[in-house]
Amino acid sequence: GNITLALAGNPNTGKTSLFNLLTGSRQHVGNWPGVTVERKEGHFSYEGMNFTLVDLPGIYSLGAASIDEQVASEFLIKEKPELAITVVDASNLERSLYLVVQMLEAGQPLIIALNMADVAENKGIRIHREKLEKALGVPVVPTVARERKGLEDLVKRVKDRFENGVSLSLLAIPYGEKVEQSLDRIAKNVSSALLREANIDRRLASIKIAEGDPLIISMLEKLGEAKEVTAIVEEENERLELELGYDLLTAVIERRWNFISAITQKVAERNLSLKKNLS
Ligand code: GDP
Ligand code: K
Ligand code: MG
Repeated sequence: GNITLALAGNPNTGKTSLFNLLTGSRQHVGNWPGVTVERKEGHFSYEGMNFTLVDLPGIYSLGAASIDEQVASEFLIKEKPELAITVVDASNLERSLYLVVQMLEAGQPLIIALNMADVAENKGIRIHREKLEKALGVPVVPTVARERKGLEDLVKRVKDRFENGVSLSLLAIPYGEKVEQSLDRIAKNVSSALLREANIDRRLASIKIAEGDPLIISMLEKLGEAKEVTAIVEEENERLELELGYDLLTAVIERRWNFISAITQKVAERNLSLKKNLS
């Protein structure tokens, strides 16, 4: 069979470089349906396994703030790639982790390619690979795409995931009691029709609704549930404004960044003596 892999990550993290190295000349370029965003798809084989790799547009978060975000988010939700290779810029770990965390919350199985390891080193930044793996519960493979480094390891880890079965690494971020109360209330009020249509569980539905995810909102509208759910979100926003001083969406984003910042502090080490002397 053929296994579909998505290549995701922030802009300029090395996705296309990795894509080209992995697929070589076995690639074709088209457009995503309805938009003029380039869609690159390629193929590679490794030890008898055949993979299709889709190079997603570079984005900082899942959502609909741009066409690129819409294209990437819809691909992940609708086509459910069996595994994503999420490219992370090792020299910009904190910023890169937001997308990783969102993908994990969405139940997307993934492997992190910790790229730009050379740039990080020049900046005196060391990432503890094993600590990062532990903190997120996913494999992390250091790569330097520009120098073809780490590719073999990356492909091996991809293959391992399929040999050992791709486990769903659901990540539960601690949003705090007051926010959890809101998420629970929203979760209780979505229909099983919505969960079926979106193919997600209650908690994820509530997080996506809190984020105003356009795909979920349009599904709610189609099912005639949008008004009721919006009213609940507005009530929860009012409550949180009183209790926390900000609304549900702000709370979700802030707690995610707190979670990411705590991880970054644990796994990234700044060592000035590692820094190459540029003078
Ligand atoms: P994309 O926007 O994520 O597709 O990133 P690209 O693959 O286009 O890479 C952006 C730039 O970073 C290009 O100039 C690459 O040559 C360079 N690049 C990619 N990987 C590495 C790496 O590991 N180290 C360094 N120093 N540069 C890299
Ligand atoms: K680019
Ligand atoms: Mg690219």
